[in-house]
Amino acid sequence: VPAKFAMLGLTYDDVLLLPGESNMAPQDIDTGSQVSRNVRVNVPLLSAAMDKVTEARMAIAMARQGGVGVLHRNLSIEDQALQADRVKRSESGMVTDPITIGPDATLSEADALCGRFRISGVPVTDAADRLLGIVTNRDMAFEMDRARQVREVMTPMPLVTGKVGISRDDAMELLRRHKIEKLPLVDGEGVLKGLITVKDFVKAEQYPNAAKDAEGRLVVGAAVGVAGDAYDRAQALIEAGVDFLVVDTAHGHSRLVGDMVAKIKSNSSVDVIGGNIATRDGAQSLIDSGADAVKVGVGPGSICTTRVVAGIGVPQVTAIYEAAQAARDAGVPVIGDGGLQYSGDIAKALVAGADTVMLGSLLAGCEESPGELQFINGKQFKSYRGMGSLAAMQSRGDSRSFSKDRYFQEDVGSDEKLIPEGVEGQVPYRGPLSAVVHQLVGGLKQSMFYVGGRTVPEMKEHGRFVRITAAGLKESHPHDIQMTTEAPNYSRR
Ligand code: RVP
Repeated sequence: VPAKFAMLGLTYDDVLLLPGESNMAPQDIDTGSQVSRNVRVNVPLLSAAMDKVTEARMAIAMARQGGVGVLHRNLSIEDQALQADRVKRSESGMVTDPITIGPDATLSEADALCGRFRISGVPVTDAADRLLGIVTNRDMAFEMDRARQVREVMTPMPLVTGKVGISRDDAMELLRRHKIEKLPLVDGEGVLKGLITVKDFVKAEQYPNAAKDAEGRLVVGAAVGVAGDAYDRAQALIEAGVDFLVVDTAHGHSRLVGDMVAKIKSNSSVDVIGGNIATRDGAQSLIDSGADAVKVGVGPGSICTTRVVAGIGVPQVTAIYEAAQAARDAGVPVIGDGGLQYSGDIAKALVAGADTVMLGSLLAGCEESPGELQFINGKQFKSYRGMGSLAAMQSRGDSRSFSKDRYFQEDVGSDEKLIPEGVEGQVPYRGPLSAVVHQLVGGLKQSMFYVGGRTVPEMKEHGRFVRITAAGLKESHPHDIQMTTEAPNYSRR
């Protein structure tokens, strides 16, 4: 008879890391890690695929900081693909497939296009993609009649252009010499092949740690489900250029998830991550389906009620440790998803066996997360909710919900029949992501120094835990004083 009870389950607050011998300078520390077999980041952080956490703006900010965002899937296929597209175009030495406009379009159409993609001007091309001119803010700003055609106000050819394959330095020199902001790249036939902008060069210098793909574009991932048109969604996202997909469900140890991982992988070369699981067997089943990483976490999320509603889950440090036992032998990276409250928890996740972690509540309060600031008694908050909360699963007006199938719940016709596995709430406003990541990564680096792990693989190998009691936890937090000032990386929850 198999044993009825598994081992004792431990989570972040049950353990601390032992200080280990350390002969390194802080500047030697390398936080780079694998998200999945072929996707690497410079800081081991992913922003959660949740509708109050990751859309294009957060994903761009995450990749600039060296991590990566996973675009949520509680929106239409077209909208999600558009988000992915925005991230891939947002920063690079060169935009390979620039947005263009036809000469017959009106200025109001040009305005709408610039607004939609947050750009300040567009190359004008004919039906054969030949460059006819460029229309920028400068051409349009003083034009009162928005019904006029682009061809009438654009700066027409001949423009200063570069040849495809131009070096960074040569491009910079052209921009500088001609005092222009955009340099279209054309081939021998005058066909538009790319676009270099001053903004990209400035940004490239501002974010030296950015996580980029082989072509210099920011990396981005996106979530897909298993039901309905999930496979079409995957194809649209692949077309938009995502670096990896996450088959994103609350129960990854199920045939539907394994099959979807295998199906996407059979027709494309993007990495496919499966999840979530919380056991060794669960991890193994996703690995057997060909997953390029496994995502761990059943019930640890700050907004999650699965452990209460269904009585299901594994405390997160044990869950990561168990999944890592299967993943290590297969050479498959592990993502520790949910339940992290402090920077020290990131280090604990890595030592337990994770290669990266996924964050929801820690990032939902950032300026770059979707949603407005709320003021309550003079304090600033942003709303945050589980993808299994009633609000996220309900379809309102003409906006359909796509997150029900994450919890394997059917379209039951009436939203009152839904069984929520999450709650809605708010988190304190935390300002720009850069400041939050700075504290999180700073704390992680301190931890790596204490443990004596110069790299993430060394942390996984050398790190050791001590189990603690409730008294130990109390001793860990500030105690026996009245805290008068909140630190940027600490508040009592
Ligand atoms: P946290 O960082 O603790 O806020 O957790 C975020 C994670 O919680 C997500 O990445 C996801 O795995 C999980 N989640 C999202 N919605 C729900 C729910 O409604 N139960 N859980």
